[in-house]
Amino acid sequence: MNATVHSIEAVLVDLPTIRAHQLAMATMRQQTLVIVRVRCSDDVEGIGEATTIGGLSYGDESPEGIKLTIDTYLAPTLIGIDATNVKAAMARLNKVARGNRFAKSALETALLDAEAKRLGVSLSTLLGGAVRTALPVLWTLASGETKRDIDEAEQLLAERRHDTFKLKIGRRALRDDVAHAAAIKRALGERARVTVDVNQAWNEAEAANGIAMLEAAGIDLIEQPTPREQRAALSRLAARFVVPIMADEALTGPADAIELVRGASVDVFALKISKAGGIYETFRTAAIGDAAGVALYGGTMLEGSIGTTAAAHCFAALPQLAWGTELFGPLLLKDDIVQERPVYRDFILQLPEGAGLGVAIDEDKLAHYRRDAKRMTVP
Ligand code: MUC
Ligand code: MG
Repeated sequence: MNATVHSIEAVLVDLPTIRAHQLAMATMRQQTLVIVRVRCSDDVEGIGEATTIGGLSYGDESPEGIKLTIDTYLAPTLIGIDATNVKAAMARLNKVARGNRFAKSALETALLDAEAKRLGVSLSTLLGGAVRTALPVLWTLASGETKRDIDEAEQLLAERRHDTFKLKIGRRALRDDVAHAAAIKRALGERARVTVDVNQAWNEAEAANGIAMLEAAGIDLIEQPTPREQRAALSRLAARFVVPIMADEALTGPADAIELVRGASVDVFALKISKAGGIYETFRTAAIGDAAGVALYGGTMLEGSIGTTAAAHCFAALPQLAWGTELFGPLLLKDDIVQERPVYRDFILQLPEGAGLGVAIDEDKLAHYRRDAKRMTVP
């Protein structure tokens, strides 16, 4: 054994967003990242991130809960074990804790980052190799105002940063949401693809009505229109419409993938490393979709640069990625805690070079934005 796990730290980091980001279930004005640092006996440090959206409004784990789970249950299990054997470490975590996939994902990323640094290779090389080093990235228009969203899209098209836009709907009355999406698609025409994410806000009848109108308006993809547990509703909608339907909340890991494939419930899988419980579980999930002819999409939990880059290495190593990615999280944040932010240009995210993730923490920025530091400054 060359290196053992020496210490693990989980830090809550609050970063402001560039504008309010309005989703069906929450309005975000800041994002909370859980940054994980795994220090090893050979002085190599690996970093990872677990981030969710709107506290507990998207998933079952909150940032505070993720930190508590790591500090109390997961970190003590890993201290002293072989840091170079990531799969054995994950098996150990799965023995002591059920679920808690976001927390496990952050730890797995940190262990993989450390091991790739030790070997002097990039994370995607450790994962078997990058099939692509540039990932198409869309942008989410979610200011809450149609005119502002159109202006934002025009600017990003002109800058050649994004040519696909996702709209967050499901907050307002169905007709208002459809009118909003149709107006944006009309304004952008053939110059951009436009998708919508309903974040489970519709019942099946509303979804049937809404999707019919969105399809007629030229919307390219419908994400998670109905509640995640209602797989039969998704199947009926997928059978009824030509516009592809994508599972996001309905798909966590391989077990969900099997059920969705069995029910022919969706056309596209939104993969997210945290939802699956890590990069290896994402590969297993993707393989099930792939084998069944389900197209794949690289999703985000609006992570910062560390989590986004971890996902980028994973998605780069997938054989198929027909729908590109939405790995724009760092661009939604006003500031960052890494030394060099990810590079976005010509509609793609560039996979960083360098060993491991290829991302280094800016210690001053981290000290500034960590939640406990702020608490200490309050008199
Ligand atoms: C989601 O539900 O897909 C991804 C992009 C965005 O704006 O929100 C997320 C979450
Ligand atoms: Mg979604």
